Amino acid sequence: MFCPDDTIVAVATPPGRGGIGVVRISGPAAPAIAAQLSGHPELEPRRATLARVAGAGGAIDRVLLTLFPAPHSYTGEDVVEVSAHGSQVLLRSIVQAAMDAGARLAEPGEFTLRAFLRGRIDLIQAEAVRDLVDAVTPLQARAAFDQLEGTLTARIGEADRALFDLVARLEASLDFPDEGYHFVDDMSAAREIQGIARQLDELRADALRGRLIREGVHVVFAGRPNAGKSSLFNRLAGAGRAIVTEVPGTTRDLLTETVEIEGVPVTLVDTAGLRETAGDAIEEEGMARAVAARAVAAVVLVVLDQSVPMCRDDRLLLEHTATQPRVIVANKSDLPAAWTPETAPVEAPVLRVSAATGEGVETLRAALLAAVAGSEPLRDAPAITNVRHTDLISQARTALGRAAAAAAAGTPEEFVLADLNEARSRLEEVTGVRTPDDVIHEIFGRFCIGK
Ligand SMILES: Nc1nc2c(ncn2[C@@H]2O[C@H](COP(=O)(O)OP(=O)(O)O)[C@@H](O)[C@H]2O)c(=O)[nH]1
Ligand SMILES: [Mg+2]
Repeated sequence: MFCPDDTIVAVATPPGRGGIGVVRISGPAAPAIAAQLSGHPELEPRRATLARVAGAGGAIDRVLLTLFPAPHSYTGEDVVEVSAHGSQVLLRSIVQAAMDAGARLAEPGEFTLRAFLRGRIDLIQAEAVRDLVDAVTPLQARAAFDQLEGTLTARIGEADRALFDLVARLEASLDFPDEGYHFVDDMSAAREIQGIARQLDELRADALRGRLIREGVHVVFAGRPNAGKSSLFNRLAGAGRAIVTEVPGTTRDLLTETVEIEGVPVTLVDTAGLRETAGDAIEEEGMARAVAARAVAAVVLVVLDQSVPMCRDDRLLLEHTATQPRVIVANKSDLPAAWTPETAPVEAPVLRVSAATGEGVETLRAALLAAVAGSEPLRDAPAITNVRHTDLISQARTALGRAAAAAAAGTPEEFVLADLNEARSRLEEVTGVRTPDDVIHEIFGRFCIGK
């Protein structure tokens, strides 16, 4: 991919009002543009300079200008940061003035793309920038920060270097076949490959937890009207968001709220009840969405009301969700039970909870998480969180499995080498050394403008 040589500009701070707002200009013309806007011919590197900026319509604002000369800047290019008062009108005027002076409006993620293209950061770190900006839980931020610091890069680099070393020795054996000298014998090659495969396995062991922390999970509430879904939703969400009513069938749309459970962002999805009503189109629409949401949910929370006998709808729901990860609760534990041993659900375990008193809600939180994450604790920030990385590492691991088997069977070096090189390509795709352009565009296209 080419390294562009024009100069870009964008607002780097979020839309809305703020004490300050920052406009970032990057590229070879950045110092000249800053000079033109401010009338300051020379900015001292990395020193904030108070200046008045003006555009076509006259003075805009009093700002602080800071020049970060190449290559010691975020993008690796000459960068000027303009800290202005945080009004969208002012910030847009400054961007416009910079464009009038020759800059181009940046594409989404283009500052970080340039940092990547100029070798300031690798692709893992670029993706970590986006995750860091998007983080909503402390654990997400920690995992992204570790990746920005290069922990994942280092672990992949370690495996890649070991592969490179082995490939070099195998190729040497190929180049001097007549000398009867092998730089590495079959069995020790197989052992080495297995050692590298184990390193990748260790990384992959974190992948499920990592994905949970980065992407979170959806928990979809299901149950007949009046079972207490909305009340439980509110309990778990910790705020009075969902509509709670005495009249059955009023939660007609999907209502979502994201909460954090042990570092994992959990999106709660409250749905309409499952009653097969005739005539009420809005409620039917709500129920259709409920069924659709249940089909894609990571976990279904089946809410039963133990203060009334089980009905046919309850049994159907238990049947329909039997193959999905689910948690079953018997709500309204504060009321007398209407279930008898014969009529109670046979599915175990059923957690006793009360949305009214809060009984069992802590146990429920833990059970929801266990239903997706298993029993593994989620305390530490996992090294790997991104599905793109996990997939590529798995592909590399598969190639290594083939290579180890081939080496152990005494297959000619060429075949072992083909698999080892395949593994290396996949690893280099993770870090961005050998990533197809369209994948790179895809990744940076998901950034916001100004990042
Ligand atoms: N006593 C008691 N009443 C509850 C409990 N959970 C919900 N309710 C009541 O049951 C009714 C229906 O609750 P709601 O959350 O709207 O049920 P939904 O239709 O499943 O969303 C409301 O009157 C709630 O106050 C509970 O744990 N104990
Ligand atoms: Mg409801």
